[in-house]
Amino acid sequence: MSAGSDETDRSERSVVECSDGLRERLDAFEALVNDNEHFLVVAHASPDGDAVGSTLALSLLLQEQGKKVTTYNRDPVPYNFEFLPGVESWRTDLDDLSHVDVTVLLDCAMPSRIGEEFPAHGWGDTVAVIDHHATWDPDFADLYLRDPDAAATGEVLYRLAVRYGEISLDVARNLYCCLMTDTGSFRYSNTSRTAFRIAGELVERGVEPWEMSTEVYENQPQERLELLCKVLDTLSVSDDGRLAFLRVHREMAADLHIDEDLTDGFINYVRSIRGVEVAIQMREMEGDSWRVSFRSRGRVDVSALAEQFGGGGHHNAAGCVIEDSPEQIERRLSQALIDLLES
Ligand SMILES: [Mn+2]
Repeated sequence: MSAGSDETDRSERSVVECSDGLRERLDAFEALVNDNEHFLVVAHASPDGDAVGSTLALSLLLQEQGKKVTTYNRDPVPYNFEFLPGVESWRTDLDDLSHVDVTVLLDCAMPSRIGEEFPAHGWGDTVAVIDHHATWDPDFADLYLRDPDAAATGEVLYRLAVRYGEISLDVARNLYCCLMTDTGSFRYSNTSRTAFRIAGELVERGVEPWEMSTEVYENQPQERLELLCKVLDTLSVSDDGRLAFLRVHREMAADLHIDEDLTDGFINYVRSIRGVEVAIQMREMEGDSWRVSFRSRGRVDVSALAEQFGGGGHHNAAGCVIEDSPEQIERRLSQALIDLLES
């Protein structure tokens, strides 16, 4: 690379190394931004901190570049992310999208994860994906900006954001939220030097780590802890001690006065049991179907397990939906996990 070139200037602005492949895809995404006007920014349904943070960060970044942006998700912003900058643009309904040029799909690389409600005409001319999941569908988007080594989608977005000069505090707070939540507050195995470096840069831009963790983790409605008591009461551990199951029955949340999912994070209590290798939470949905979440301590690749049941995710965190009785689901998963643990 020749000294003084545009590329060199850019890499010097960033504290993190970038592979050639990733740099090419960043170039392609930047060109897509230059060539288009109206962007639809959307992440997976039931958005977590990385999905909300990356949606808002990209929406703000595009607006700062003078672009027209529609910010959409099937679901509202969870209570503990409502403080994030740009949240007022979040929409859960879409009308006419015939004027959208580009749809950017964040924190997932499978259109099914946006939710079935997403209108087929809502894609615009071009679809781009920005993601870090191991599981992906290579056939539907025009451009994939994926980095499975990234701790969060927000980490990939940081690499894009530095190309537009100094990152604004509003964008920085959203990106920090992505990194903080997807690494479990910098505790999980995806917590890398790169993640710390980027977080450090975001703090340099003015992000207050204590304020962020207080808003996200210490702002719980009392009902959430009451629900946690009920859910922990269903704990069961396999005879060999390697699998732990939790169930969230529909009626458990029925008397709550809050109309949103308060169970996010419950599964982590179960993974922390000594000897447990995989934690499994089954959440009752409509009819006979259960949303199953997996958390692995490291050795077991739960994305491979989820894929066997039509889902996907990461090595340490994955999910799927299974239609069956809860007892039968536990039996099927136990067998599949035993096979995985022994392979
Ligand atoms: Mn993520």
